[in-house]
Amino acid sequence: MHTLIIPSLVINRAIHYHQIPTPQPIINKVTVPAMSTTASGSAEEAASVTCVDFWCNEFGMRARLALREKRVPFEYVEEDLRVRERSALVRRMNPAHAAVPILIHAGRPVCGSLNIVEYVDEVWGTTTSRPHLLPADPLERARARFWASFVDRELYGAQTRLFTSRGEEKAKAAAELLGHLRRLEAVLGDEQAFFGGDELGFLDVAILPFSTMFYGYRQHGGVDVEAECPALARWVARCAGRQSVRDVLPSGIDMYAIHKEFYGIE
Ligand SMILES: N[C@@H](CCC(=O)N[C@@H](CS)C(=O)NCC(=O)O)C(=O)O
Repeated sequence: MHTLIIPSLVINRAIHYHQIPTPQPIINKVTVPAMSTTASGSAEEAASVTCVDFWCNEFGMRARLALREKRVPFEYVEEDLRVRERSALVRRMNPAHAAVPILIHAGRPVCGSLNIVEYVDEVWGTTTSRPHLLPADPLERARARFWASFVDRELYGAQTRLFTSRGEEKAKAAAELLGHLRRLEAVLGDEQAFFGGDELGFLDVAILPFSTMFYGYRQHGGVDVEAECPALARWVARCAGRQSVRDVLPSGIDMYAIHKEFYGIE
């Protein structure tokens, strides 16, 4: 069984969620099996793992990708960020930030998307034959964490400025965004299939959700990732061959359509 949440509105961290008009009805609790085609994981385990998120949250997609990669069955609870007040669950589980994603394991919360990915990798790292998401080598691990943090600060920052500015500021944001993407492409290099090497790893999971915005980068900012960063574009296509990625990432068209709607972009 694979349950889809129908996209109705894309939200981005920098957006003031509360300005968005009438929320659409949403599905707010879905049990997600390990993978569409496998039956690993017990019902007991499924009951003890919950992911609270909003379907179009790029940060939250990381947590769901990690769970899918590790074939961890989990319950998905949709937190509608268009609603002003955070739910009691979110406020209780993440009182520091009242933000999603939140992973709840055996009743206890893990917050922060990258932190969640690391936790999933530690707890369920050896439950499948696939390697750990984090590199085994400490130097490589440190490097992966560094670039994941670069994505959060620089890439996400430039993306936000691209969609929220006009004129010169927007052109500057587009140039910065392209610079960041080129840097990431250089980190990927020519030799390896994934940022994690032969296998999709931590840094792939950290960056991939942002590829759902590539279509929007081109339409809105003239940043053509396919033309400017062909190796990065090939990496996105390669990742799309994975079931976990198809299960989690919304389409670029949906993501951009919703950004347009929100920002009043013609
Ligand atoms: N650094 C955090 C960012 C999480 C975050 O900012 N989440 C936003 C959505 S993108 C949120 O839940 N905001 C709550 C609100 O808007 O009320 C992570 O990586 O998980």
